Amino acid sequence: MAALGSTLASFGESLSIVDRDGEQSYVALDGAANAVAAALVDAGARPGSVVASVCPAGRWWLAGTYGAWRAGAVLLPLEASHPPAELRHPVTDSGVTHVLCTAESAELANELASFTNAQIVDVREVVAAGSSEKLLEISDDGDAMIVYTSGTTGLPKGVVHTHRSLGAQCSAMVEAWAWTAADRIVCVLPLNHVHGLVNVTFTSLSVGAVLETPGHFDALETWERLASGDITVFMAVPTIYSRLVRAWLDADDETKARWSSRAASLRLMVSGSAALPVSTLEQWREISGHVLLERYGMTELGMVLGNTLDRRVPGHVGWPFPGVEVRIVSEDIVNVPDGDVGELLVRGTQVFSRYLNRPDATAESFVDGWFRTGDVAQQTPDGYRLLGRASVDIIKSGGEKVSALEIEEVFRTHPAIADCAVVGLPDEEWGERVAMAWIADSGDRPTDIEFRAWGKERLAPAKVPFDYLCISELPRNPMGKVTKAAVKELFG
Ligand code: MLC
Ligand code: AMP
Repeated sequence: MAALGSTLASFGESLSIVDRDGEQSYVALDGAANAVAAALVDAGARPGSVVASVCPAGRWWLAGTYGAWRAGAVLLPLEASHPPAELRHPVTDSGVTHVLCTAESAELANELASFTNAQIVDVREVVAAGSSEKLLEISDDGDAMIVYTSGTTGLPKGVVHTHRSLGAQCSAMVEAWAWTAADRIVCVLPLNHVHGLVNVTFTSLSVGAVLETPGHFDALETWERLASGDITVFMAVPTIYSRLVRAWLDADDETKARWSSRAASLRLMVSGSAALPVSTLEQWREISGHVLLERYGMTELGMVLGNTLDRRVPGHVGWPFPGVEVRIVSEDIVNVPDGDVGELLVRGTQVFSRYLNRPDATAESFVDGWFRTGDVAQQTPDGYRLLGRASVDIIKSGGEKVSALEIEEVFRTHPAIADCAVVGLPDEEWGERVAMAWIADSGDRPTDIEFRAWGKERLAPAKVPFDYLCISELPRNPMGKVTKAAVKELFG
């Protein structure tokens, strides 16, 4: 398998990226990546160095990523809109040695670099300087990328993928969804999660397709791109489809007709990262003529189960991707009879190598070489179904996985709060919305707006509760443990 990015030059002058700066060819991207690699090596990067990126989506982000790999480094993609307090943990935990930025993200890069005394490389500047040198062969076994993911315990864990596991993820999607160089996709997802990173960005560029990178999601802009006649493939989380439905319903009749007829010409539309409500699937079918292809994946695994180009069953997540094996087991890790409900286990080349610096957590998450997803699933004649998470403390809001325990830890440091419990409430738009019941420490009663502002200085936006309920006591079981089901009921 060719390492990701090693084939860029083979696509020559064909178009690779469309971003705010215009269009760029594959050969130009290849040259830019070499320049970044040379600059990183000059700045002391060595095989295994961890290089964080806060570049904006587009050519600078891509040159930085492929350049880091060509220098033998490991990429840590960060979301520049998150507060530094949220980014401190990934930067310090992974021991970042270099931070890639452009002028617009230089201030944040400086702050992050100060956490570990890292060097800053301005991608735009080093590409303009254009130097290049003989670069390392990328080894399939080498670490390629660290993505931080929330879990049931403590701070987020760094999921380490090798070039081999990322390459296997891309190849499986190329095969399953028939990607070719004739495809063109628009990336409206953030570049700190596998969905935007692997499914959209690395996979499209691995086949020589065109990648459009607006760098954010905006419903009207996205509709215009879907209706442009240029785009062949689109991928998003259910919240984005529900926003696109809302934008369509709000549009005038002429616009509705134009959007619908043009969007029908895409060859594939995919939904994933959270359960797709059948109602959204049906609305989207009426609006666009597309039956969304729903698939199931995870940061640690890439894409695991998916409906297929030929068969899509609403409410189901399909069958294993090429090269992926799955089992459903009982609590004592014995295969359940076909059709029974149990925990989904996964094995295959796509699986991550380890949680960074967490041999305990890595060991606990595998049993006999199978990864324990913590997702409850069922095999049916119409494909697999996902029935939720084993842990009530993992919440999915707008496709973002967040840990109730991590949010509670942060809010317990708020001066007005004596104790709190965070839950996910069912929500039509977000899938689940984060809510917090809290006990006051004094007469002080911050408003919801004040709580949200305080939270946003410390946490990623998806982790900041929308609802705050002041109560006198948290419901507990006889062992003294907070009963989250009872907390949810308090919100009605
Ligand atoms: C933004 N907000 C959120 C939020 N995103 N709140 C809860 N959950 C989220 N996910 C907050 C904002 O701070 C804002 O607060 C308010 O909600 C409205 O913001 P917005 O501007 O309307 O939101 P927007 O920026 O448009 O973001 C919505 C979104 C985004 C759906 C586009 O959340 C998103 O890109 N989600 C995708 C995440 C993703 O890629 N997941 C894949 C994980 S990988 P206020 O107070 O200012 O109003 C994975 C594996 C797999 O799961 O299978 O793929
Ligand atoms: P993350 O850790 O952010 O990669 O999120 C992975 C989790 O998202 C999985 O473990 C599932 O709980 C959830 N998920 C992903 N895709 C789907 C889907 N199609 N249906 C239901 N849940 C999903």
